[in-house]
Amino acid sequence: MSAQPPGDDLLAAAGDRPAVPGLPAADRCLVMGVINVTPDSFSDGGAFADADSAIKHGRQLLAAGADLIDVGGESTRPGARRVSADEERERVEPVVAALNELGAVVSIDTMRASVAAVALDAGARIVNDVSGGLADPDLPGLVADRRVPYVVMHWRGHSDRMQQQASYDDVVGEVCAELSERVAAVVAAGVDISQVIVDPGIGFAKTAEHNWALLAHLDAIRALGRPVLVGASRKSFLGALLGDDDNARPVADRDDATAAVTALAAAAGAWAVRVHEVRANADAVRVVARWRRALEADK
Ligand code: PMM
Repeated sequence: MSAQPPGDDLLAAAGDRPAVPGLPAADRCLVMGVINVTPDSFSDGGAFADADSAIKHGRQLLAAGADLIDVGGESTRPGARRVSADEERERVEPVVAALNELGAVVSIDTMRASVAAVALDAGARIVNDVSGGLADPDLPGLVADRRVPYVVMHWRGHSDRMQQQASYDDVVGEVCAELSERVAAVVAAGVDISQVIVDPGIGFAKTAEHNWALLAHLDAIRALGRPVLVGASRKSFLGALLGDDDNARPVADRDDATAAVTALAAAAGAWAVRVHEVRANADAVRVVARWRRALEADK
């Protein structure tokens, strides 16, 4: 790992925005740009499946104002089949290495310890595990050894069967309880609590109703005491909201709604948002930060 992450020049963390050791601090919500190096992700599947186009896209995300870049080599869309670990490693390694060379703070989106290890060797600085340590029992231990920040997302099972598990009496209470168990488990595996980031897992074993309830109650997720990452970008619940009765709004036409969610999530104190189109979201988080400063000036 290089000694100093770029972004140290960002403003120091505000009181209610705890800094995560190893990551840039900011007085605003951070923007994590997404690159899916996959042929089949629902949001951008196939667009960046080869390393060159993925790296080119990474440059564009950085130029548009991304603070972090999340690189993934396995689709997690509902119904998706798993790729082999070899294939996943081959997809992500050159992209992580090239973006790290460019000075990006790269996060590796994987559920596998073997893939995370290769990506960390190639310069990734964050592990984003959508399974929160459930899919591969070796992953929390690897993260602990490497002392890197760890995104622990709420998850109930692999994509081929996750929507059957979208059943809750009290979605906010149950997601908080299950997330808090996962945080305790990864800490027991040696991960430093100061490097744990939590994520409610929008769209993962959740109906649209569940997603809206979680977004409306981000305060409950924040009450877990860890920085909160929100990944709502282009997801189906936005397509359903904006489409006609039978036709969801197409994926490529959900970015304005994503920016609206970003503004609300940032105002609710999210630490970062994970998005496909960066510019509007980078603008939105700056508007929210400025708005907050004006409010603070009133005090
Ligand atoms: N969503 C996707 C993939 N990775 N990681 C985190 N931490 N949170 C998310 O909500 C999340 C994720 C699926 O979306 P994509 O296929 O568009 O990348």
